[in-house]
Amino acid sequence: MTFPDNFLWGGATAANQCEGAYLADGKGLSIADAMPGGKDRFKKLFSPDFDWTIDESRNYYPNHFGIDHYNRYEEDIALFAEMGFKCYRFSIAWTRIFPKGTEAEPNERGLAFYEKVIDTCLHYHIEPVVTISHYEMPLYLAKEFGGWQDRQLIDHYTRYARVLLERFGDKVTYWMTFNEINGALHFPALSLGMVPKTGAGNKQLVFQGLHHQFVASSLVVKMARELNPELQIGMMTIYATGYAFDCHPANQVANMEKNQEVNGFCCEVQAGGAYPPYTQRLFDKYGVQPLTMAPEDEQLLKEYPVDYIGLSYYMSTTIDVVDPEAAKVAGNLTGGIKNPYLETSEWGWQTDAAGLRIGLNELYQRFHKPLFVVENGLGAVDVLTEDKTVHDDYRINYLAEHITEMGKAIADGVNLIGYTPWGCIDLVSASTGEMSKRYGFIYVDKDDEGNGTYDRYRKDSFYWYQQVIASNGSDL
Ligand code: BGP
Repeated sequence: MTFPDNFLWGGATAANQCEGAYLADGKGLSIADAMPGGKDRFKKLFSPDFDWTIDESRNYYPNHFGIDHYNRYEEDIALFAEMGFKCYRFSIAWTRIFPKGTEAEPNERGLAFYEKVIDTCLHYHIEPVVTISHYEMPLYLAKEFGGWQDRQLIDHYTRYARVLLERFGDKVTYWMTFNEINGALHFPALSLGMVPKTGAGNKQLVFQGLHHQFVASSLVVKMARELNPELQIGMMTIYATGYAFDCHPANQVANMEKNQEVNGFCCEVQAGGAYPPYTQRLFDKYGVQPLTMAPEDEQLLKEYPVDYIGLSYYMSTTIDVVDPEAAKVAGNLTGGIKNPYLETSEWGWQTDAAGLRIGLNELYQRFHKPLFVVENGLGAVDVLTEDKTVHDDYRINYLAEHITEMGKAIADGVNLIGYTPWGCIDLVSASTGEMSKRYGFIYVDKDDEGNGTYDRYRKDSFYWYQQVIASNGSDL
């Protein structure tokens, strides 16, 4: 298996899922701080009475404390360095920089924190890879503006992004504007700061909000070109490779359409530079009228597409519109039916390593842009043994299979530049808001109720990944 010499092996986290310290050093409240934890978290976010009020009787423990990365980042990055990380993908919490989102001047203490994180990475020759917005935004913007449905968000976001690029542009080359941009269509609360009361159920507003993010992202690309042409600004998409259940033409057509909607649409705008030809059909499906656009928007999207495509890959999606009895698969974020050839994780995610190779080929053939797998991994319940380790051969097998398929995609000619498995250190789950769904190479002693020491322990996968990186992917 041959990976390029400069392949970016690393790991990924997000501020709201690991930092904790949710009010430290001038940080404002973010939407993530107002999302209660617990298995039915998504249900709550979709319930008609959810309104962003922080109700102290609910459990906010996981987000508010995270894994205390805010205070332990040095120890954590040292552990990443011990594994041999070439890069570390993390996100910046918008609310540490602009607590409400509308201030004219940034919060220096927030910037100072990320400066230390970045410098710690550079000290170990770890390339920082920064997500500008990962499933959070100032709560104030969600409450006062209804989130991204309001065009003014573009100004607030680009002012924030400019501060980051100007401050860190000489130290950070790789940026991503929005985590899982197509998540807007599935989880408008996380992506757009929109809940039922502010229109999350209204597809017109959801697509309008997404349009504002597209424009904001292109403005960041423009800004980066002007500041320093070396900067690489990426998009980030959920990729869930699509299969028709069988060769029935109706299933093939349904798969084509779903694939266009789930995997293609946002990439066409952000990497291809224009709304795709099937936009009208998609809008008709949801009764969406033409979006409100400024005269310059389309030209901006065309002139400033992203430099690379980052993707998260956890599952494939199988579709069957012919058999109404086909069993649905419970956990898959992008829906679909049970694929009889695939295993599902404990959370019902249908894992499929070969689907990653297919997805990488599909994306690369279409856009010819460098690809970066910035999330992938197995969420599992881990057991800390008496000698303080975790025997996570299930995770090793999962990752080895996916790395093998990435190697094959590279052999197919795909320009894949890096791999940052998700939650390289255990952190709070986005969908459940709990600790018990773990992805890490490093175990964090903390449970769903807030008990534990926060101590870190190396799992078996820690040593395995160390050897994978040392051998540049050949020793799996
Ligand atoms: C992605 C998100 C991450 C992350 C991951 C795993 O969709 O970008 O934030 O959490 O999924 O999901 P979960 O934590 O729900 O298992």
